[in-house]
Amino acid sequence: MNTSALATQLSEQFGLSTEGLKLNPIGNGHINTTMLLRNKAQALVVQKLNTDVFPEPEQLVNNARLIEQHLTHKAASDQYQLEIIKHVPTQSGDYLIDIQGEKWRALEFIRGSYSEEVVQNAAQAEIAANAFGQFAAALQDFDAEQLYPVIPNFHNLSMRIATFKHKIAADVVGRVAACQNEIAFCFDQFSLADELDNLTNVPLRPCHNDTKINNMLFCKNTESAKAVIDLDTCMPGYWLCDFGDMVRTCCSPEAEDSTALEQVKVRHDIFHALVKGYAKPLTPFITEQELLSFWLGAKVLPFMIGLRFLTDYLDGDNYFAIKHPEHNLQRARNQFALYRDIVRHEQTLKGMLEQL
Ligand code: ADP
Ligand code: GN1
Ligand code: MG
Repeated sequence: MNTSALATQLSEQFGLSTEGLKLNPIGNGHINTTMLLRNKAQALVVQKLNTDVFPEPEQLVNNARLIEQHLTHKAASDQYQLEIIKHVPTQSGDYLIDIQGEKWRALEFIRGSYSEEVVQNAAQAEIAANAFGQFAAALQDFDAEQLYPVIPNFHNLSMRIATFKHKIAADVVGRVAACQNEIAFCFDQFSLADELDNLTNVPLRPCHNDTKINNMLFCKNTESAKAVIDLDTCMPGYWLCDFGDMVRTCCSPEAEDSTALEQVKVRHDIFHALVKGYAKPLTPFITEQELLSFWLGAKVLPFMIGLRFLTDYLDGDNYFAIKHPEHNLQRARNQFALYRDIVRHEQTLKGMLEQL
């Protein structure tokens, strides 16, 4: 189906007039296809859900709507100040539609906002971390058991390692031989999984599970936080993982797929800003042990996402959207470079958590 026919179908379903209708891609997400559908008066974010990644899209939408309702309730009593990403129903009241076998949903477009791929400075990092912290705090009394596990074991490193080994053995696209260095490096880090499996006294919480910097929106006018978005992987998890994903995506001055590996480093002022920004809204709930566990998250997330990129590369690029054949390998090398630099600076970075 061409773009204009698709735009017409979507506009009919979601009740937009077709006068001056436009449909254009937005953002840089790796999983879904995200587009802006707009006419002269209205704008909607429309998203084709990736059903290879999310085989039960109805459950995903249901999860996100439960969170949306909880946050709306919190906002009504002034306990949540950010904007809430709301699903928009079709004319007949559905939240998920089928167009030629593909699943689409619509979300309210947050006007006057922008997302970042690389954090510019410590102030911006603190704003982002604080927004994710507000989101986590607002979900504290939400029963995460209500959430369907849309991707089971999402942050289970042992399971990710098992998949990695399985893909190495299968070598379906013959890339294993050329990746021996990266593979050996990964094998040397597997004790991280034991650290995660042996965690004690760290509670499972309702988590976002994808707190990368482009999953929040900043205000174009004030540069303050506008909204936390991409609620697709909200499930029970550990705050250390949400903290770790912020470290992963905010601390490096280079984008996640940059090949300038000598520049991929953890910026200490940004790490400090993340600790400060995220911990503040969590103060009433967080335990000391949980705060100290953030160090594990700071190590695990860059390594685990690097491992997932490499796994996908060895598997022939079936999971993450890529722009060229080496993209996943470049991303993996980038994440490993960041992980190495984080580990190298353990004393300083851990010290920032301990000070708090
Ligand atoms: P994916 O699941 O593929 O990562 P996202 O939901 O994160 O998709 O959306 C991708 C990008 O689209 C975001 O990083 C953001 O730039 C933009 N975006 C998504 N939803 C909205 C929204 N409701 N309002 C404004 N921009 C949005
Ligand atoms: C994906 O959807 P997006 O681009 O926000 C992925 C995350 C990874 C991230 C790496 C459902 O996030 O887990 O950390 O790419 N989402 C899913 O950039 O797998
Ligand atoms: Mg996203």
